[in-house]
Amino acid sequence: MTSVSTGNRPAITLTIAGSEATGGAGAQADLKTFQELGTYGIVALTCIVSFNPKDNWNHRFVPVEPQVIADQLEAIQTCYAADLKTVKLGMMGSPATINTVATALKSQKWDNVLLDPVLICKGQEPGHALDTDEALKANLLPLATFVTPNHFEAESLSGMKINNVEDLTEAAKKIHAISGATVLAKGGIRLAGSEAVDVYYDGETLEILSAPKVGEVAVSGAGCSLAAAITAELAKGETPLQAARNAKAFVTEGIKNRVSSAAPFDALWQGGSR
Ligand code: PXL
Repeated sequence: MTSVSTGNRPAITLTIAGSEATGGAGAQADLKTFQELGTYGIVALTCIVSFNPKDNWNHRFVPVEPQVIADQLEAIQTCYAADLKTVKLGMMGSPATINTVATALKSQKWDNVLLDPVLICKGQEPGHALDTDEALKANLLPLATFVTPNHFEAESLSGMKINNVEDLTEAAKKIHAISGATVLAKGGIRLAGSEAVDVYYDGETLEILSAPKVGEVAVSGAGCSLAAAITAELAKGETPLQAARNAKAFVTEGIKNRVSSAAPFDALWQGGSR
């Protein structure tokens, strides 16, 4: 087939993320979300995570060599120099990866840098994870235009305990103050009550996004898919607030239509809102 240029060129969305082999989370969730929402998905892989069924489904974690990450980003940024304006940052896994990614990000201008601050991955040494957290805060948070911390990550980034939606709101404001980014702080199933509540704050607008909880158990890929959906919506030109609202609706449908497996957790289905 000859290559043709169609009139409806999709928005380009890049995720810099890890592989989660079973397809529930990470780069796989991001790409499926991009496709579902009509953007052209690209991935630069940072690490490979394989759950270990023989060890309580803990994470086995293998980083991709920094040079190989740099090579992927060089290829991507050269190919799509003209219209690569939106990037999502998922699991980094090590300070070396964070430094490599930060250097590549700084080599061009972006409209949207969406940081999903994946802080702790089971299977990593706590000391290692602490280094990674510090590097993430120092080197990637300042580059972010939008950040999507979950309950645990919001506590870490804000330095405060979060027990209710008032706390979550205060944390969102603090994270905005230190980063300048638009914040969607996710209460998810962690806060009491029948609603899954997230707090949106962009420095001016504060909105509580709420949807009835779908069960009380976390679903794999919910955080990744939410962040990827915001990324896709921003790339298509939505405002940050509308992108967050659309993404929340997308993820709620994906959780309702989740996929079970032999693992002790279900995975979100990005096709759930079809
Ligand atoms: O959900 C966070 C996450 C992100 N990225 C990768 C993961 C996970 C959790 O398993 O494996 C690669």
